[in-house]
Amino acid sequence: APRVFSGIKPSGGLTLGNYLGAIRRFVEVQDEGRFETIYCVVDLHAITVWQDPAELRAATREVAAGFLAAGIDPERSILFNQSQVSAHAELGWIFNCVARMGWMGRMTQWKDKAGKNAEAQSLGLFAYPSLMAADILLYHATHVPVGEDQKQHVELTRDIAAKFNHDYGVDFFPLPEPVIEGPAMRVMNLRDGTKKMSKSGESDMERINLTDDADTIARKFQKARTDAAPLPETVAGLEGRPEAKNLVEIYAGLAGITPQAVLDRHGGQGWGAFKPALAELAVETLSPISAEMARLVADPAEIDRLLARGAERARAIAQPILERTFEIVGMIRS
Ligand code: AQP
Repeated sequence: APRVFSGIKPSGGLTLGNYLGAIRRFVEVQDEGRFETIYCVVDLHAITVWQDPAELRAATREVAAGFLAAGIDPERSILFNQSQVSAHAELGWIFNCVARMGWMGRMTQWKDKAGKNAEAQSLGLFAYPSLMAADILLYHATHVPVGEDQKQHVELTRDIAAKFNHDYGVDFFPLPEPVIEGPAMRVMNLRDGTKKMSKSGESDMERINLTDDADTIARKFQKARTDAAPLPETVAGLEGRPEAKNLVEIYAGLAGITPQAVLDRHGGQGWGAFKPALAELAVETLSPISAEMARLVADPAEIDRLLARGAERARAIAQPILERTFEIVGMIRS
């Protein structure tokens, strides 16, 4: 079967953005059964910015628990943490020598994260997309389900694969496709509708965490920034109103309906009516997941055991592809 690879960084706890933009889709792809699915907690990516070691360990288990609680089945999918399969770092190095500095410099995520202070960033943060290319191509994955914000990195992966194949005169790495489907793929920050909701954003009030309890979720939506106008009757009326657009899209994503369908129901309402309805829907959708996550993280040894088993299965696919890559490049392996 063709393969799907995708990952999530344990750079903090999971957010509603990770859920609606990524994990929920990962589960659908697994359940469709058309692909062999490989899902990874990408701890090597997390340390491109500083991570406290104890927090990194906890976040790695929390992200793994989030995958499992949302419906990833560790028998049907391969679920592991990246650093346990050293081939990722090894192929990442080779790709650092294939990719060009200019390509990396053009990545919008790099520009957003580095801002005006590129000199002070880790070299790893700059090279991040090259390691991401290795994550995908190490399995010859052809489809990469990601949120809208990661599309550019998947396109860069294609460039790296194409340049490798061209430089070495081989047809070895496939050119993978980003798979972006469904509503509410880009969930924005609750305090600023022009920035995306991130695990590592400054204030906890700007995001919904999958582990937030019902009261916290209600409070965060209550305090979410909005303009004073009521909800419009059509999606065209959301233009130029990023916060309003975001809340409507979150509702649509959670309910599995279109933003227009949300407005058919709620158009004309004020925020005082809509926000509690949104909070109720979010709690209803997320509470079974957060309850299951809490149960899973209470037994870290069991999560670690599952990750180790997943890593073993991942290695069985990755190692021959890495060996062949070394051979193509001209490394002596005996
Ligand atoms: N706000 C979002 N809306 C939709 N999708 C999102 N994703 C992340 N944020 C949103 C999707 O989640 C997957 C995992 O992302 P990641 O953890 O590898 O990196 P990220 O995109 O940098 O995630 P964060 O939450 O913003 O982490 P930090 O703050 O550490 O950088 C990806 O498929 C992504 O599209």
